[in-house]
Amino acid sequence: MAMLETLQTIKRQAEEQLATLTSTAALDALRVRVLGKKGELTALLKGLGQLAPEERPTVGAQINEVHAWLNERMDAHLALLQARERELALQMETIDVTEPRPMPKIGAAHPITLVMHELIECFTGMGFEVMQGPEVELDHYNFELMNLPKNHPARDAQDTFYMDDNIVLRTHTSPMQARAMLTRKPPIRIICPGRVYRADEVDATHSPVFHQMEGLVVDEHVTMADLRGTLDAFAKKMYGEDVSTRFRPSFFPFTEPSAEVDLTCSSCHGKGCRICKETGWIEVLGSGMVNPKVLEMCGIDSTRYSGFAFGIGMERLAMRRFGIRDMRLLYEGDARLLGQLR
Ligand code: 2NL
Repeated sequence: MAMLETLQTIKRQAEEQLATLTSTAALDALRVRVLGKKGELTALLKGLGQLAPEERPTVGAQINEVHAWLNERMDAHLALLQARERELALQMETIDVTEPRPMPKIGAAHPITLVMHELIECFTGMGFEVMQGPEVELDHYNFELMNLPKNHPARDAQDTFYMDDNIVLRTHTSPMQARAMLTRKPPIRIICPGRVYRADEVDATHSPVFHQMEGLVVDEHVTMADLRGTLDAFAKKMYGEDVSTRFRPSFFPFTEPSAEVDLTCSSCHGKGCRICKETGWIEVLGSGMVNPKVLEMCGIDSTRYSGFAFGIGMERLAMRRFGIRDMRLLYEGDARLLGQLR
């Protein structure tokens, strides 16, 4: 009978194709083509109506039997293909953990950061506390309390970034120290490291943004000898026991008396070389006894208390430490340079 022959043909062809299938996708396609709703076996079932009524049950049963048998074979083959595909995927994803790779680039702290950490280490070791504050400051804290009254040349727009009449980018970290004096009682021993701003043109030794660390001590009986002793200890700790300090008279509105402080040139140990311009000394910081006017404006009784203060430019320290002659190199962020300075 034609229909049973067709059934056998479908079964045989499906079996043959099944044996050659290599992917689950191809198997799915075959299943749809033979067993699907619009598949070959379904078409055959639909044709049962054309048979004589007495033939229909046996032929129908045979179609169902082939359907069930093929379905089972396909399930079994599917499991096989899935296992093989998983195996293949795992092989493809294998990572050779022994394969040599280029070393990752390791970051380094910025030279300014290194110098700042050294300074903090040095002064906290002597009992100073680190205080930090806003970079956008009131004119009052930045200038007025530091004895830089209105019309002082340092307040000129040539030198200072004004946000408005009363607000400036701090030109030193002193406003933070003023806040400390206004809110605390002596003894005060603090250092204030941070970014400061001046309206300077960029060149090898100037930048509109740079870094400063100021120190302040206020207590009873604080003298210039304490200032000298503190800075001497700083010099020896940072540059070695054979380094000493030299004070030269100077002027700052916020200190009286004031002194520039030089350290023995650590390249030539004071004998004189190119780095210290044959003087044997290197200028490192400015300092002095806190002007009593500053103490009074910051709410401290200048008849009972006295203080000393100093300011260190961190760029200059970093440039000396790493032999950098152009300050711009510190701000360009070139990893080839920065990676060498550790
Ligand atoms: C320099 C000089 C200096 C100060 C900063 C200061 C702070 C207060 C009171 C008095 Cl709250 N003085 N700071 C004192 C002397 C010098 O800096 O050449 N810096 C780079």
